[in-house]
Amino acid sequence: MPYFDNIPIISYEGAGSNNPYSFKFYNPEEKVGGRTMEEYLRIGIAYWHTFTADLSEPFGVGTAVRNWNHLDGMELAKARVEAAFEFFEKLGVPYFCFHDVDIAPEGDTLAETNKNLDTIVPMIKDYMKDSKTKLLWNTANNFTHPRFLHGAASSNNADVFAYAAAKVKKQLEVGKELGGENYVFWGGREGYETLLNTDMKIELDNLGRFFHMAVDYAKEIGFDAQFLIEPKPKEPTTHQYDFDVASGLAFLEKYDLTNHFKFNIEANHATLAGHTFEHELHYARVHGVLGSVDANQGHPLLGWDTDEFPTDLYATTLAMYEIIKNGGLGRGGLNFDAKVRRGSFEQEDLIHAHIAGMDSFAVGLKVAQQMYDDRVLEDIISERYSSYDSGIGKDIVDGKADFHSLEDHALSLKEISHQSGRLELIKSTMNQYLLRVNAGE
Ligand code: XUL
Ligand code: CO
Repeated sequence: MPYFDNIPIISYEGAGSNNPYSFKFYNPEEKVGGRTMEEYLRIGIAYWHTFTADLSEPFGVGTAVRNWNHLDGMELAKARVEAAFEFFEKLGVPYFCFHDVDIAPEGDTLAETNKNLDTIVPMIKDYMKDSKTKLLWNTANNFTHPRFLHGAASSNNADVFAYAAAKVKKQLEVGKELGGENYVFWGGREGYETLLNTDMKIELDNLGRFFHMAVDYAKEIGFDAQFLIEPKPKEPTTHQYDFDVASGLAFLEKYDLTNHFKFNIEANHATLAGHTFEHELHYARVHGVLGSVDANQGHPLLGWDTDEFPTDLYATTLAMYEIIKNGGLGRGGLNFDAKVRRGSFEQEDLIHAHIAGMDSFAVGLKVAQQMYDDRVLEDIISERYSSYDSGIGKDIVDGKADFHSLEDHALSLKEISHQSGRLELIKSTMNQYLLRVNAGE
């Protein structure tokens, strides 16, 4: 049964089109920086927001009207698979992502949950045979069920540690079965609420042990996905251990895990950590650990994780600039970890939301590529640091300077001269590039 039969296949019609069911900027075949947009952006759809969630939030029940809502249990799970692959085809997206609980209902026991997965996973595999849409990543939801109320791998309760491990074990098998390119760990409950009852040391050590066991098991079964940690500073915990890329990297180094992990960076998690989206991408890029992206945006007036579809062209441009500088995302992609607003409860809003997100990243890609080709920021930045290209600066970066030579140099200085950072000029140049692309120049 078609679930989106009133929605046409969405194709590129250009910026002048008034057809709401068309891409204005996302043109999958168009080459940017030597690759097609489809290859560069590697768009993914988040199963949980688009097919499972009902748009409930802490102050209100769900509002989503979906034509699979009358079903329940395994029938509902199967209908969602059918709806999902129809939706992927309408948008022509290359990837999707899911948690275990998104695709199949949890049973009363772990064995029953696994049995439900064993019915749905082959169904997904069958659909994938006739679809171009592949699995960007899967993950285990080790945060929603009450058993995780004190955490999962960082729980005080060893039985819960074991349960969490069993769920990840199953998802590694599922990822292998479906050819997943990455595997994500978002530690929603891997943190604490208060230090008054927390042994942080054992929690962190256990988290390190858990990740090593996951690495070992993936190796054992021959699942060669890129492992990704998705940092978030808080919510639902007061403090999450994978706070941001910098703290996640320190954790990986301490527990000797750097060879096995990169990061999945989510825009709204970056802003919750007090960073910009581009800060997190940049930090990961310069450390060689930029793996994948959860593309969304937060609301500037709300403190929580609102997971809006990305429409801020300034932010998508700066994000794509980092991705271009990274040489692309490799096996990663842009997963829309984003949900329609509660008032956008109709099924067609899901299509409009994805068109908005895909078009916004297409604009970001085109603008960033032009800026990159013209070396707009590169020339400014290399000029700004040119004091390290010769003289005492070169001695510093070559490791030839010490406090004696630096003191001699400082004593010999008559004055220190600076150059302007030209921030306003840079910003207005960026606006110029943004408007040129929008005007089709
Ligand atoms: C929660 C979040 C998750 C992860 C996967 O904030 O972003 O959906 O992406 O567990
Ligand atoms: Co996410």
